[in-house]
Amino acid sequence: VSTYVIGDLQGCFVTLEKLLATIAFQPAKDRLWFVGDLVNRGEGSLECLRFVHGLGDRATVVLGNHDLHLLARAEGFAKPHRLDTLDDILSAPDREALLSWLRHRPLLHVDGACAMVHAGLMPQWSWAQAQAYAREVESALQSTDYRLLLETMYGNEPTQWRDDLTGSARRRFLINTFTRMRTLGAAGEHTLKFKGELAAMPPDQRAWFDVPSARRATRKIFAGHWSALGYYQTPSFVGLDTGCIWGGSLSAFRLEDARLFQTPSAERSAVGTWE
Ligand SMILES: [Mn+2]
Repeated sequence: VSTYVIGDLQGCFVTLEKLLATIAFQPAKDRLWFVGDLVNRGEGSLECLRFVHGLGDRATVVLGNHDLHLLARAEGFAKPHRLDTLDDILSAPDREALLSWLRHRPLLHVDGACAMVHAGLMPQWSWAQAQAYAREVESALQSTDYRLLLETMYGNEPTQWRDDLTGSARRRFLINTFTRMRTLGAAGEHTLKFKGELAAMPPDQRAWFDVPSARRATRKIFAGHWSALGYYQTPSFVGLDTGCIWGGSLSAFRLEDARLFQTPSAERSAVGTWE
């Protein structure tokens, strides 16, 4: 049995099939973890969603910002972005089954010495706090009031974490942390603008995973979301978004022996810059 952590799909189903052939994926035995952003920008978003849904308990998924955007689009809360490729899903006969399944995925997955999140975790959070905060958002997303969460999740404020944040401001900060964060400012605040390569990072910002954290020594965190970072590894962090939809590659990291597999993108690249 092997477990592969796979980077951001964003609808790159052709490349996913090639990657699964490369790793000789055995559906009856192997497990696949996905770092989120299964959909959007690529032409195979519906195929990706159906495939991962169809894996049942052999797949572990954490939600990304594009997955949440799909849920918000389905409720009419988000305007279509000019690069969105979600119409196939929104008009699919099985859309309700797919969207309900997606809405019940977690924001953070913890398993032994490994954890997976789409974007990141605040450095000052303990593991217990990170897990409790993820559960808060997951509970809201899985409740009958989930539309309120989707309606109020957009925005970059507040930028500073405080445990006494409440309501939609609290949920928005948590969602921005788990699904959008890349860098933190000098006071530990969310920045949410910079998407570039590390070498181009403004001098007053730091990659969230480079900010010292008491959590670091205890678990390795797998994440996606930062395609300009490319494959990136530290003793406590593995970044797996290698920009498949932007003409990069799709990456899979095998947990059992820490081996990396990469398949060059076989997609028609999305128009735009790496994000
Ligand atoms: Mn993302």
